[in-house]
Amino acid sequence: MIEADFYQNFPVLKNQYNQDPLLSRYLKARLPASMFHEISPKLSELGALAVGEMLQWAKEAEENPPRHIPFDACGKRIDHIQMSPAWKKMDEIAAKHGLIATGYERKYSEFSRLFQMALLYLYHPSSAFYSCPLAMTDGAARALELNADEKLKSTALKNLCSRDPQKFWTSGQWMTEKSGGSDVSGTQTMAKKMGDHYALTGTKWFTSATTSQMALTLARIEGAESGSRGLSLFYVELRNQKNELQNIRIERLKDKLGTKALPTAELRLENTPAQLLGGEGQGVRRISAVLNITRIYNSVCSIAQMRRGIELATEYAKLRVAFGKPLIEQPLHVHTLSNMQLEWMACFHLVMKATELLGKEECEKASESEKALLRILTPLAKLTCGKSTVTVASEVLECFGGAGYIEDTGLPRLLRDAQVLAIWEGTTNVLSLDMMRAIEKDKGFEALSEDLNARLKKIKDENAKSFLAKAFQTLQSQFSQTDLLIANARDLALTLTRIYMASLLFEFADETGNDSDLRAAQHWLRDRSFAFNLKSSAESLL
Ligand code: MFK
Repeated sequence: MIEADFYQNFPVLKNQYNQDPLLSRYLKARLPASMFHEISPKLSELGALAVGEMLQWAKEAEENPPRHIPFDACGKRIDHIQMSPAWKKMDEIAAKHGLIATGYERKYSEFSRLFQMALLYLYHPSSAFYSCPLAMTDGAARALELNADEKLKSTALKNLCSRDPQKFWTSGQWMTEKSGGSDVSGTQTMAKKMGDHYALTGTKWFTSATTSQMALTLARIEGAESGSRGLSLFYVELRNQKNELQNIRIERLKDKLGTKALPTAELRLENTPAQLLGGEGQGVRRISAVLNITRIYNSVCSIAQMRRGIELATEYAKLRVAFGKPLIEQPLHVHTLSNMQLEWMACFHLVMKATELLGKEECEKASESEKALLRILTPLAKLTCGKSTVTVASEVLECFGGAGYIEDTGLPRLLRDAQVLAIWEGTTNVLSLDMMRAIEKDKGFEALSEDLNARLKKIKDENAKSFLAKAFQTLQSQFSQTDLLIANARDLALTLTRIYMASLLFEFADETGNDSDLRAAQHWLRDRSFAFNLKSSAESLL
């Protein structure tokens, strides 16, 4: 064969639900049988769409990024953000498939969140990050559900949860200012009382989804104390009846490493009308409810993105022949693939556990201990999955060799987009400190310890049981060395999560009785050397 005759075939993705090696088995194990049978066709429908039209629309949205048009032909300031029609399609699909509604209709009581997050998991990798506005929309819906008056609930909340694309609203979440993204205490936006509403003035430095109909934001009411305790939460409607921005100027769109289809902007508010939500000075506490939801979204999107990359790499390994054999028949390559697969599986179980708890909490079926467990698992899931997605994405590109580095394969986007998952909604360090907050204020460690120990007791594999119990004991002693805690918080968070993930993998293997699930759990234990991690993290501080 002459060289010009050879063209490498690339993988063709198949139905993302039907082909998923874990999702349907997990849902079958966790959901009531009647619910599982009812929702499976819906998941399958979205699984097909995700590899059909959605893939094409995602490509179009990426290739036609948002454009800021500050003025009209006559020089009037209009600040229009021009979006591709493909981006609007993502909005339509989200509404029709109930990406938000499913979580709030609560048709399946505490299991509704699992169903909703399964939808998100299928939707995200083909959505060009429309999942970002959806995350903020869901967070805003929760904040309105908890804090809004009946009027706002019957308008804004209703729209956020609508299945009708004509009525469906998305929400922004504007926290970050020039003075700080992680540390919001320096927020400079001021809120002036104007009769029954407030007028906000200030600059918001990172606002994703500028095309949303509403936003939640932080501001300091005139005369309020400095620092984060002087901040309040506000509801803003972006446009008036004539569809003009209400005293909001779009300064510019951000030029980002990835998430190119997403309209992330710098905004100037000049007496923008706003409504106070949840009481004066309660802003950070109230917006934490939003953050906890968006952090779970981030975790779900992380596992979804890992899964997409691993599927591409695995399918490619079946097609690509090197040194006389397909890559899938070469042990070192297979080991690399299975390591990624394992990381994804462990993250999957962690995220689904947090999702289950979220569903229970919202339906008032969670015990105090389960609420505290959710509180600590939320930052742990976000920080662990965000980091793992970056590692996995990099490995996926490497599995394609040079092709992974070439733009028109679409693969580099996986790596660029993965990086944001470790940054927004709290970096790894900020979330490690949030874990500490959950331990100090909300009994997070006790709850996790209780849950872990109860699970370990039931694990059938005796070696695993005793190894994990010992690893957890060692870790527990490190948590009591308060002088080392803060500097060591990231290592402790990652190690704690890895031990917890191991317990979930063994639990699932016992439940399914499936040999490959047990081998995966044992592989995880062999490859992730918890005790060594603990020792090295302690030594690094000496
Ligand atoms: C693919 C989909 C992904 C989703 C995409 C969404 C894109 C959106 C883009 C963005 O908006 S990125 C912006 C993200 N910004 C952050 O994630 C902020 C990171 N910073 C933090 O998380 C800080 O920890 C925080 C601002 C929340 C708090 O810092 P402070 O100012 O030091 O507050 P403090 O005193 O620790 O906490 C104030 C109160 O809130 C306390 O309660 P009390 O008033 O009762 O004492 C805390 O316990 C409570 N609190 C803080 N974090 C909490 C929380 N409560 C529950 N859960 C939490 N996570």
